[in-house]
Amino acid sequence: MPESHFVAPSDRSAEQVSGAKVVAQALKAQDVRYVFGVVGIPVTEIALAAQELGIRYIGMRNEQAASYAASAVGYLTGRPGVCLVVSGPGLIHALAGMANANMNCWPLIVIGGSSERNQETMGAFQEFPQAVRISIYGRPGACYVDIPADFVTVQVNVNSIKYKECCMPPPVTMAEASAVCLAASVIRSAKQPLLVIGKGAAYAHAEENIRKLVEQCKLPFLPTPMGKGVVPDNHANCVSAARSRALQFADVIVLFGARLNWILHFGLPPRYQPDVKFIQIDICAEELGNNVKPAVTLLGDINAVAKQLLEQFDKIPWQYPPESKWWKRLREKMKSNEAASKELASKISLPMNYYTVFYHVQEQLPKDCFLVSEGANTMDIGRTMLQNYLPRHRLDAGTFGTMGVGLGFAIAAALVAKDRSPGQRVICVEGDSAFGFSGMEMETICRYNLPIIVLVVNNNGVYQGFDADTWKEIVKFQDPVTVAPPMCLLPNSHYEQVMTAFGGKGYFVQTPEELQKSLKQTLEDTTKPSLINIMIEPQSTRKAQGLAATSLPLISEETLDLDFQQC
Ligand SMILES: Cc1ncc(C[n+]2csc(CCOP(=O)(O)OP(=O)(O)O)c2C)c(N)n1
Ligand SMILES: [Mg+2]
Repeated sequence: MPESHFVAPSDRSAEQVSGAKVVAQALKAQDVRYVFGVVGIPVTEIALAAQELGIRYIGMRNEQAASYAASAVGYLTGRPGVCLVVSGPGLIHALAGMANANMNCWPLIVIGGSSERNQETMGAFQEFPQAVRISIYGRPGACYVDIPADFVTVQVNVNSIKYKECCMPPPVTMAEASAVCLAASVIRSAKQPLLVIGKGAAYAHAEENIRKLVEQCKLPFLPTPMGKGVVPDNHANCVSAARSRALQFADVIVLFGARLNWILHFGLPPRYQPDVKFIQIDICAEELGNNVKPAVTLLGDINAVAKQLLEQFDKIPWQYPPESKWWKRLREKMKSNEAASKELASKISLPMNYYTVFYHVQEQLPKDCFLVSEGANTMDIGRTMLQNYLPRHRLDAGTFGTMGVGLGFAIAAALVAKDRSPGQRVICVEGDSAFGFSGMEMETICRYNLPIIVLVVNNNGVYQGFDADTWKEIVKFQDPVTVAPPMCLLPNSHYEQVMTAFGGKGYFVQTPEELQKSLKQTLEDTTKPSLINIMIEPQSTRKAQGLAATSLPLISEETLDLDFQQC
């Protein structure tokens, strides 16, 4: 941003430039490539100026989805996406994306237009270059920049503006050498080791070094939801299908950019051994030692530290024995869990269940696609059935468990795919409730003709399939005829018509054959967005399908853990 933007009185003949153009140029100078937003006074001019400079402006239907999209661009590209909003309500809507980005540790810059300029806001405005740095250095996150309305229209002398140089990528930090040595010796002494790969590893592009470590040392690994694909899900050492057992009985766990938050059950018993040794690798010092006292802490860039560990095992080679009891126990569990979900998937009764739906989706899923997902059962069961083969190709409700992120994320992924590898598909798997949060973004998808495939897994409601027997003590159900149950949505809603309303393709499917056929057609047609509305059994649950009973609140930590009940 400019260091000075006032016209020097003596220099009135010099070429003038508007504040809006200065903002746009400053964004360009910071290598910002995408701006998502909803225009209004005073930010319309900024959007126009950005477009003029070749920055992609994507007009969304709600600032909330715009902020989700901008943060996903930040995660996918490593440069912050910008969300452009009007002040007041626009900014309030964007707060959802800012909170979500902070929880996910994804870079994001929100630019809001405010109404009046005064010294104070001018001070904040001068801090714009820092915003880029703060969003991507250390633990990434959201930043807000406030731009006064009269700044957008003011004419300033071109010569009085000095743009800041493009903020460099974050410096790569390495862990202390002695700590790396200690970590390697703790791993060597492990009887039941486990690597946990988080989305921090994905963001740090640590895929090559972590994969080498897995293969060279023959270690079992488990991805967190968005850590999926850093090492492919179909890798022989992936123990996702025995997730609970792996966490519960491991004696040494190496965390690569994965926090011990609710997703990993806080690292505490009974989900873990009380004396499990954690080796915690994280970019953020404040994260180290959260909830448990780690055996070793490695503060640094995940990729650089993975390389440091690898060097230790290059110096003195070591392999975890593939014939160990631990591997045998894990393999047995994986086999029985895989057989259980296969059986559910092969059920031919109608309406379909989640497993049958995801089985057929997985059959046709392009290996290189972006997978976006949200919902409760839809996301949780989908995650276990749908495979990721590439890093940074899964985007979901994330650390915050936010519903409504999916369509913004899908739009961001489609734009990045378009620029990087045209033809790459984006498949967005939505629960019917989750879809409703940002459903009007179908118009955005159609307006920009993004060939996204949206799958709405429709059970007529919010996480319908809980076990009524378990809940009857806690929940008093009213007569559904007179009082609509809070979790019910309108039955048999034709969500596909939201897509056809804007010129995309819509399908309403009720059988596996219809699902197979519509998927095939949508995958063949790379020119148009489409939505497949997949009707499933409203009471479809794990229990109804023969798995152990659960008593789950909506999107609980347990839902991440479909194999837990069988351990
Ligand atoms: C912003 C936000 N509001 C509400 C919730 C609570 N919640 C959790 S999952 C969910 C919807 C689940 O239903 P659906 O998307 O239809 O998936 P299903 O489990 O039915 O497959 C809701 C509303 C949330 N996580 N985030
Ligand atoms: Mg639902």
